[in-house]
Amino acid sequence: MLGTSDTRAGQPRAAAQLRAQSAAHSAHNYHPLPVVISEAESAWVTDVDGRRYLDMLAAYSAINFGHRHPRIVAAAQRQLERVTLVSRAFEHDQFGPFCAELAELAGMEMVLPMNTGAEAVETAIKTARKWGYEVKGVPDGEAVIVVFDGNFHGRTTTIVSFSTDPDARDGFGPYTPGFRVVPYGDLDALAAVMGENVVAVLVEPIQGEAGVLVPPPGFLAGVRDQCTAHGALMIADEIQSGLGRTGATFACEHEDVVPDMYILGKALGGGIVPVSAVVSAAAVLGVFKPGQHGSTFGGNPLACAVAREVIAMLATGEYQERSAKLGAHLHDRLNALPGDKVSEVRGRGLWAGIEFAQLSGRAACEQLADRGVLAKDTHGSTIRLAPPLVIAEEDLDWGIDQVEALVR
Ligand code: IF1
Repeated sequence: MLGTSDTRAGQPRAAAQLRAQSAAHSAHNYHPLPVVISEAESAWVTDVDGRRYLDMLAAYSAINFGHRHPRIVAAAQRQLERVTLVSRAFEHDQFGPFCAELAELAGMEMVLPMNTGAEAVETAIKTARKWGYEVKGVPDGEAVIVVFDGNFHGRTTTIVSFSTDPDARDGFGPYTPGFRVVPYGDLDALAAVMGENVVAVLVEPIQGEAGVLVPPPGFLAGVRDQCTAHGALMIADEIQSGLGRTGATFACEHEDVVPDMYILGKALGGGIVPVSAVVSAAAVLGVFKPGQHGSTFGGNPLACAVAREVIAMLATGEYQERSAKLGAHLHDRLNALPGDKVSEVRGRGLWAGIEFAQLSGRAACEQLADRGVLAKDTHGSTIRLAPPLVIAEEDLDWGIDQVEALVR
C-alpha cells in the first residue's frame, strides 16, 4: 500500500485500518490506546472518526502551551519562509538570540542546544565528566555520577545503563559504567556515596515516570548542599518538570534551589519541533572545544525560532501562574476523591499522579478514553495527568468529572 494516503487527500481511513497498518509495520515498542488522532487544537484532539478528546497528557508536557498555539505556529511559519537548517558549520541569526534568551530565562550563562531529551541528558553527562577531569581534577576514567532509584532520563544505551526499571534496561547491555544509584529522597544514602570522584548528581526534581513522585521537603536543598560541599555539579533534569508544568519556570524553584545545570526539552519545542538544551555556567559548559560534541540538527534556525517564542511566552510568567492556580484546583478536587478508591494523589501544579486502589492504570486510561479524556498510565495502578497549561477552567473541571466518574 506504499504511496497511498487517503488521509492526505482529506478522506480519513477507518481507525481500525490505520491501527492494523501500524501494528503490521511499526516496531511494537509501544502499546498505545486505541485512539487515532488526526487533528488537534489547544487542549483538544480529534480522531479520524471525528470524535473529540480532552488531552490531559499533553505529550508528557511537550504540549504545555496546547496544540498549535497561534503564537508558536506563527513563529514557525515566519521561520519556514526564511531559513530552516544550516548545520553548526555556519552561524545563523536565530542562534545567538536563542542562547542568550534561554540563558537569561534560566538565570545562567551558556546554552548547548540539542534535539531530544535523551541527547541533552547525554550532553549533561559528557559535560560533567569532562568538567570533572579538567576542572575538578578527578583521575582519568574514574568519574562517578550519582543518580536515583526510579529515575527516567531517556533511552540511549548509556542512560538505560543506570535505569532501575527492568523494562527500560534489561537486554540492552553491556552497560556504561560510572553511575551509582541511591534511593530517591534519601539524603543519608546520598551522603554515603559522595566521594571525591563524584562529578555530578543527576536528579529529577519530581520523578515523572515513577508516577509523579514529589520528593520529601528539603530533599532538593539537601542535594544542593551536598553537591556544594563535595564540589560536584547538581544537574536538574527539568525536561518534564520545567517550563511551567509545576507552577514555576523550574520545579527546583519550589525549594529555592538553583542547580549548576538544567536539562531542558519537551515544551521548549513548542509542540512543533524537538528542541532540548543544557543550560549552565560558562565555567562548566566552557569545557567543550570545537569538535568535542555536537549535533547536525541541534540549534537549527527553525528550532531556535520556535523556542524563542516559547521563551518569550514563559518570560511573561502567565503560564506558570495559570499552572499554579489551576493546579491547586486540580489537586483540591483529586484529593477529595474517595480514599477507598484512590489510594494516593501526588504532584504539583497542573501535574498529577493518581493511584487507584482497585483499578489498573491501563484500565483507568481506557475508561477515560471512552469518556473522551486522554491520560496515560505508568507502573501498576497509577495514571498521570498533565493537561496543557492553557486548558480552560471548565474543560479542566469536565476532565476531572470524568476521573471522578471512574471511582463513584
Ligand atoms: C517515551 C516516561 C514521561 C523525561 C525526563 C528525559 C527524558 C524524558 C525527565 C527523555 C522523557 C518521556 C519519554 C516518553 C515517555 C515519557 C515519560 F514515562 F517515559 F517517563 F514523560 F513520563 N528526562 N520522557 O521524562 O526525553 O529523549 O524522550 O525527548 O515514550 O519514552 P526524550
